[in-house]
Amino acid sequence: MRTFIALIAVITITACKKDEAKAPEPVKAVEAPKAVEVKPAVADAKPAAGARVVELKVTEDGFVPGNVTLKNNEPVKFIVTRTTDATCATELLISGTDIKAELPLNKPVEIAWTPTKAGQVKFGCAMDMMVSGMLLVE
Ligand SMILES: [Cu+2]
Repeated sequence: MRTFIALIAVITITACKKDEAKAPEPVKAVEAPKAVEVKPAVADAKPAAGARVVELKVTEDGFVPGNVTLKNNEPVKFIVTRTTDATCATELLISGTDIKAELPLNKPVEIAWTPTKAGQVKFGCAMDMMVSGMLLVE
């Protein structure tokens, strides 16, 4: 448990530092700060051609829709768009997988996944999936 809390702390700290990780530079004339480049999160290596597309949004209500029904062994491509800064759900993790995708504000992110067993799989934010939803694999 302690390790887990430490891990959460690290994740949180990392998330907070992202914007301020700049080496001190000699002051130049007018130069706009560079936008932090966000890597498109392709958590699963296989580009799932013909995958079923499921759109998810992160709103003030959390992940919408909160429940998604999937078919076992059917590749799925989530297209996740975070539309609010009001929740802590700035990343999406899928329980039992190593999928962990950053969700930049208002930018659709593709996450490919193929469930390999029937049952319920939780997904949610990086803080122990406090903000979460459920994938119902049948
Ligand atoms: Cu959270």
